[in-house]
Amino acid sequence: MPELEDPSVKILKQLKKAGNQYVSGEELSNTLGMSRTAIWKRIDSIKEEGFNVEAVTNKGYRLIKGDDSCGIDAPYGRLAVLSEVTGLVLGQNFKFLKETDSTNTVLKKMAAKGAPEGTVVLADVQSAGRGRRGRTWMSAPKMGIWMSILLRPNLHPSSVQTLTLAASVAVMKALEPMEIEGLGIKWPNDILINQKKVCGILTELSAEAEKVDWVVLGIGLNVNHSESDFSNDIADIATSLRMNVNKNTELNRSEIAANILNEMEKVYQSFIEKGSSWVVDEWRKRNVTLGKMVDIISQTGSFRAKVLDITADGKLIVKDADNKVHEVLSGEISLREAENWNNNI
Ligand code: BTX
Repeated sequence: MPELEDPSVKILKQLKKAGNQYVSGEELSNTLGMSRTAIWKRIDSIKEEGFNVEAVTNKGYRLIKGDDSCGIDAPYGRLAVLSEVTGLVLGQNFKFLKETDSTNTVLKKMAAKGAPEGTVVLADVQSAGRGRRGRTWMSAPKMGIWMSILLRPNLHPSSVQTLTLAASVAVMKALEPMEIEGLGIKWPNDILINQKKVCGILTELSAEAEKVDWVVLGIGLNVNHSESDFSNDIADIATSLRMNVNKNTELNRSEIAANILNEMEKVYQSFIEKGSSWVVDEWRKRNVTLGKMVDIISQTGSFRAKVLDITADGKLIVKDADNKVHEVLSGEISLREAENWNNNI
């Protein structure tokens, strides 16, 4: 049975919707088409997953909220995320791991064995979180969202770049309600807050010559770190959501993870229906790259250039110091500080 059809998820959604009110066993039993004993057993398993559900004779069940802003007093996990998921594809098949090496590595193995589109792997801690080009992604426990999403798009491999742009657009859409100043996308898909990295996305794929088999989008989002939680080597370049919102309490990672899945499902759908140019337009609205001076870093060296635009399939169009225009498909860019800008370029 797909996870979203899981009766525990349905019960939890109904209890959350009722807020402080009790929901009777009869009402749950009617809406879910299950016996009251079956409901009672499910409530027990929901409690085992860390939710505080009160049962009162003649009234029913009620979810007790914690004192903190985390909302419900539950762990970060499968039910906590799935009870906030509204889409029909992403999260249908959901694996929560307390600890793993890398969610991308786990999901790639599942993909190779035929896991369905929309499968999600989420971990509380990664012992070998991976960035691009063999780099390390610091993934401490209780701090962030370390999550991978499996897609099986009917796309030519050359369109995968647009999918990675789409992922950054989806994360931005999920974060925008937090009204964080200085939030934007650095090409292709790093999310920065005032030039510091809050989110990185690692895209891995398997494809034949003409068609993608699967794509794994690995999203690493720093949520609850304070400055001292980052190791010395990244303390100057990394930031978290919590460091940028006016809140002393922890942010609810389950809700944010679910919002990313909900937004990603909508963005993915729009990409399929409307094409690359829609994604690139959405990306453009949120980028902090166009018009900037950058260093383009490739395996063969680096050069300074001004970013002119982005193509409909996600390549960066830049102009170098000799006024030569280049299209950059992949690679690294480093944004230059404003004082280094050379207006002649
Ligand atoms: P990237 O190669 O652009 O970034 C990696 C670089 O970013 C590192 O070399 C380091 O300088 C810096 N860095 C490391 N950890 C962090 C952090 N927590 N916050 C900010 N900066 C950091 C970006 O790679 C892609 C990262 C994807 C991570 C996800 S997590 C879920 C999935 N599983 C997995 O193993 N990777 C992805």
